[in-house]
Amino acid sequence: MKTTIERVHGRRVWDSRGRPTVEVEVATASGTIGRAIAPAGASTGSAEAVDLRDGGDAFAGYDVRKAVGSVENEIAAALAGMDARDQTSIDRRLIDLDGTANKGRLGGNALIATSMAIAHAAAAAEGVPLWRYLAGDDEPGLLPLPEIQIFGGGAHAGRRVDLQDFMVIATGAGDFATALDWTAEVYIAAGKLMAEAGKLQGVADEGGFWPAFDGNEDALDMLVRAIEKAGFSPGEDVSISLDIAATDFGRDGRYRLAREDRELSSEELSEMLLDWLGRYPIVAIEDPLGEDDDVGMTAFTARAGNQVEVVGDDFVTTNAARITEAASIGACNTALIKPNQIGTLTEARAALDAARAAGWESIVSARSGETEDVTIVHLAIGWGIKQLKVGSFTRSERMVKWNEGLRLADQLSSGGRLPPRSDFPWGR
Ligand code: 2PG
Ligand code: MG
Repeated sequence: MKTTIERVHGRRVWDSRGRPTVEVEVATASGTIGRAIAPAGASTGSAEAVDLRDGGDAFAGYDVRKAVGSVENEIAAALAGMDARDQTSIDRRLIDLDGTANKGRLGGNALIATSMAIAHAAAAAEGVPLWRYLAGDDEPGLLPLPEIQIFGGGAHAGRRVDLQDFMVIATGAGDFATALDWTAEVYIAAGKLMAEAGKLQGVADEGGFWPAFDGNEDALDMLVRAIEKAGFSPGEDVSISLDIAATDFGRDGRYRLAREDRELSSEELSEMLLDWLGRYPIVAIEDPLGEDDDVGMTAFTARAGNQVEVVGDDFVTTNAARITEAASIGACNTALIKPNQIGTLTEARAALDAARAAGWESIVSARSGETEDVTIVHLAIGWGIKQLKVGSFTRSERMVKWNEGLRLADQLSSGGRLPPRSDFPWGR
């Protein structure tokens, strides 16, 4: 059978932070191969699958020789002879082989690179693009709406601002290419404004400007000005999306805004964010409260969830059971889908299905540590996920994904049309 797995090979390659990561190649009897690379987070949720890192002195402990060894030895032996099309059984075997709750024995990095490479191998053996293979009998049509970082903060920028991601969404764009055009203009305008104000310091982990703002609202004000300077109407053409990543600065319902030298309760942080929702054209807000703050997240969603996307990242960690649980208490209305957060494609798909069953939206997302791997773009189209978050509009590990979207737009009969505004909370 042409999709029979003949060889699984692990290789150590490098990510966008200059750290080692795991690449996997899967060869099938067809003579073709599938290849994928594991990304890596910096602001990780405690319930995520964990990467296997070597520790020790080399590369500050980030080496992945053990995880590559997992692929070369146990995983390669276990998968040889299986049918690459049988993703579910293969992922089940990976999970059982690892045997831990957090995938720490073989490594979440080894598992996700293998799981994604399997899908690439099956698609290659069948001679179809990955998005087409993933779509199965469904007819994929639309491109995902891009959510693009302009300023980076938090754990990705030496905590120059407390919040992690200040992003824009071209809510008025009708197609993928136009959304990118508009974002490029906003990015240029933001750069000019930052330079004029003497606030430009460099770039954060995902390529967004690394700002020297005095407070978090300065970044929001600057973003609105950049949207206007680029010639767009804030809230209509181009809107703001935030990843608060509150787990990173909060614990037990107390949140420390270091930049402003203030400590807030869960209620006070919520009030601050709700006030921003009233004053700024914000359409989505991710992890507004910490991963341990169920009460706060439910209360915030009750007040903001009919206006904006309340996105669970660290809060639900691409975990179907956690999404179902969050939905049952009324926390969040949108799931961030990061395949490496859960460790296999089958489980990422289960998380998406759980989000859909709960009536949530979903966003497929890259990590702060990325590579040239474009699997998530194919996932967005193949699985019909309406939004895509891959970081900034600079640097090739980000641009490779936006550019892949442009290529795929040419392959789809819709020509890159985006989902209608009425599909999103801001258009309802
Ligand atoms: C996030 C991601 C991407 P990281 O928090 O959403 O921005 O960051 O990969 O560091 O978890
Ligand atoms: Mg996040």
